[in-house]
Amino acid sequence: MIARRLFTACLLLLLFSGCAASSGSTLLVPAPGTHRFPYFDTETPVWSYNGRIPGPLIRAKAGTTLTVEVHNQLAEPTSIHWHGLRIDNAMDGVPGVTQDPIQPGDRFTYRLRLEEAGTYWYHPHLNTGEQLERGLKGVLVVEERRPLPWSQDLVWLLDDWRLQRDGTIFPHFNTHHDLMHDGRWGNVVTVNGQVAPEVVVAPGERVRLRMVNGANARIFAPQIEGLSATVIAVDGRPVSRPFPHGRLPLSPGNRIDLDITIPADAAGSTYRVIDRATRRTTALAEIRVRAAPPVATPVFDPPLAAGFLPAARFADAPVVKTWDLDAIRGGAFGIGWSMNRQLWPDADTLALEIGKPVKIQFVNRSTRLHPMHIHGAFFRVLTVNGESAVEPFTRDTVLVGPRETIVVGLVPEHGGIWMAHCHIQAHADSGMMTTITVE
Ligand SMILES: [Cu+2]
Repeated sequence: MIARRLFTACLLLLLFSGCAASSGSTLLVPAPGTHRFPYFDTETPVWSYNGRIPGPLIRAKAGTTLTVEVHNQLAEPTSIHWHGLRIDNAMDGVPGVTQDPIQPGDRFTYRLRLEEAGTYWYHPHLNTGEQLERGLKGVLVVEERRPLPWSQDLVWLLDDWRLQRDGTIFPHFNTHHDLMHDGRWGNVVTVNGQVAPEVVVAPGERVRLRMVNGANARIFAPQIEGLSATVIAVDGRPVSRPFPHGRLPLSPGNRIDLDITIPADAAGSTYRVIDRATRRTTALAEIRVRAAPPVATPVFDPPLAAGFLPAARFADAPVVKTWDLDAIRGGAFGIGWSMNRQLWPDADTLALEIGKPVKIQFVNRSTRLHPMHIHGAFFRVLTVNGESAVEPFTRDTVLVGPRETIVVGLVPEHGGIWMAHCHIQAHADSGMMTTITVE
């Protein structure tokens, strides 16, 4: 009885502390708020979950059900999509497809059956270009059923903001400029809402570093200068064999988990983490090693790729859909990013059968970037421009570069209506979105 009371007390404490909640339930309140950026002598008006930028880091255990109650305190409807989670379709958070919008003042409860451990994130799926950009996003970590003895489990939500001289967010979204280019790229880059934060580690520590690209459009290519890092998971799922971290680009939506051992003789060192996605490098963060004696480095194998999707399963799979990605005239903004010359909601959709391997081909007819994301599924990249390009991991978002053709292999596992769209929000909001119905 006492143990039970204690458990309840702990649960309540976790709930109301607003920080990392273990499995159980969490309340998310999207509402107007403020955030302080350096450079500006003012609080920037933002929209945030629970008054935080980014939203609360939610931690829950695989094999449990996480209940998230959303209480919308914005002046407009919203929803929450759980990027990367393969869950009950009704919980996927897409207004008009899987649920009604959550109106101002209303509540909606998401029940998420968490099957697979990994790094996921959450954000609205309505007026997304604006809601995401104003600050509505957060990370969901689903922990392994059997925890591994990492010295630290760090989560970095990478983001950028387009701020004006007075410190406010540039208030025009899906502009002609954004639509003509690769969406809205900001002028201030943040990690967990901070500019170039410092992370402190001890010599000898073994750190899991989870990076999430939560930006509206920016591509990141984070590089840790002077430290070797091993990629152990991509888009939430373990890789089939760990490999050295090079310059794997992280497009909006992508996640990467790194396994980093801080050298025992690194006491007092500082390692810079920089973004090399463009010619202009940007400082992301600094990893400072305490001037202290080394700690013992934990020895264990990183999580295994359970249920990995072998590329051989697609040897005889048909290409069931080719989606041409290009801009056309029309739509709500005058320029529409289209899939097969259709603009959402007039979309060229796809129907698939559970368990049947298929190939899907994305043909980028434009010179812009299109990180294509499929909800409720993971897939493997099979070919790029006709050449075999099998990666040792699965994805839920793949960057289709200018004039590139990428074929992916997918085996649908969950029934429902799942979105497939570009994760550059200006492109998605202007029409580059469709559905895959799985039966
Ligand atoms: Cu796009």
